[in-house]
Amino acid sequence: MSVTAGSRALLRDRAAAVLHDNDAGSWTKAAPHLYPHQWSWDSAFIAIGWAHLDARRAMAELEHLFAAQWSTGMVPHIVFRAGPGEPYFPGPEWWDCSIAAAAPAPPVRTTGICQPPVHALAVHRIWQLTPQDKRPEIRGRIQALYPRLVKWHRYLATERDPEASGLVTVYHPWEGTDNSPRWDKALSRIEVAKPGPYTRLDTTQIADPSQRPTDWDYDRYLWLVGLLRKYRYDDAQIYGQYPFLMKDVFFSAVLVSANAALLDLADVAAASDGDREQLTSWLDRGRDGLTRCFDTESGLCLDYDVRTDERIRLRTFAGFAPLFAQTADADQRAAQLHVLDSEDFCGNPRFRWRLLPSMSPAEPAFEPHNYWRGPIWPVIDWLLWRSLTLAGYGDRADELRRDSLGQIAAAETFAEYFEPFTGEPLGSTQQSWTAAVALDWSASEHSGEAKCI
Ligand code: 9WN
Repeated sequence: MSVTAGSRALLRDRAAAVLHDNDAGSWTKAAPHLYPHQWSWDSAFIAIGWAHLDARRAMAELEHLFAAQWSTGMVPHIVFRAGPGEPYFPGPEWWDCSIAAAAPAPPVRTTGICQPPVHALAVHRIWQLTPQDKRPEIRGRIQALYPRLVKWHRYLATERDPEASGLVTVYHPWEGTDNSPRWDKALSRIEVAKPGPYTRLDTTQIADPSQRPTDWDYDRYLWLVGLLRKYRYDDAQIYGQYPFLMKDVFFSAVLVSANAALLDLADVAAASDGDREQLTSWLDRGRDGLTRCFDTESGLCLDYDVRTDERIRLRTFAGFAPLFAQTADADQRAAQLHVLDSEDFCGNPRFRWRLLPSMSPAEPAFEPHNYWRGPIWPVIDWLLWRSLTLAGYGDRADELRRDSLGQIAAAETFAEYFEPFTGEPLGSTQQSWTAAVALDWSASEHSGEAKCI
């Protein structure tokens, strides 16, 4: 099924309606009911969606998020904003970030971890889409936000990479891809005591709880939060003692493209020479780090367990980190493009759409219904689409865009994720970031747009 111009216009209207429905003024709920607060990387994608409707509103989304930035530079993964009628578990009490010296002062309440830094990509896209008459105002707002973005990237390049490896260390599965099998082994070796009584809300909000992480996962997630609390969210203490420290190649690749986006915006933002030099050095270091993690046998880049000194040998979407980051090695790129469209990923003949699943169907841990263990996440395919476009693979990028729109249109809902064989919508419906990337895709006729400012 292809999406015609008429149905694309309809899809665009429905996507815009989702953002309006989830709009809370100057921030947007990640999803009604299941995710009623402001999530960090969701907000970045959401801002891209808003950029198609209103550049000011798009900037407000990010400005609001960065108002909760920690003094270390960390942008927290959730800023708790919903009222008492819209509970989410675990809420601010569980995190108790007031004990952290770097946390923002009350009444701002956040979690103490972070998510992939898509924000600079959002600002880049906002600027591209800003009409001429709004440019003076938006330029001023970008100039005001830019130092905060650099500070955020500095946090990731230093506190989250004390080894200066170019790779970001994540502290928690909630730093992006929750129950991805990438974390299974590390979680299995952590000794946990039952982390106090708790009641999950997510499994009651989703019709089929098998689409969500298990209680085994939640015990570990909450136990890890308890440890982070114990170390008062202090990066040095965490690095010294904490059991879950993973070099995440996907997160690292997003940082690379975000550094490239900030460099692209440097003139718009009137960036200092010092900032330009720093960004260039983080960019180079990130690309080198990813190039070193490449596994020639599988053609994929591998995550790394800092505590056990082990590479995580699994075929997941994260393995395409060199593509996401546009590293320079031509042999690696050729190998990546080959694996991408092989049976192990997008080219699986049983897949309904030629899209990137979160986990290869060739892996024993693959579960087509379960969250980050197999389903297709539109935002991940959006990042791939952007990267392929920038790398000059416009036709493949365009196919990805058309299949993604086809998948969303056929499902008739802006689902959180999709079953790869059937295209069945899964998880939350009316998910803001899915609507946002659908808006961006519907407006992007063909490749080649992502580069020019
Ligand atoms: C925990 C909001 C978030 C996304 C994450 C996704 C999911 C939360 C949850 O939803 O995580 O942060 O409760 O499962 O995994 O990537 O940002 O959409």
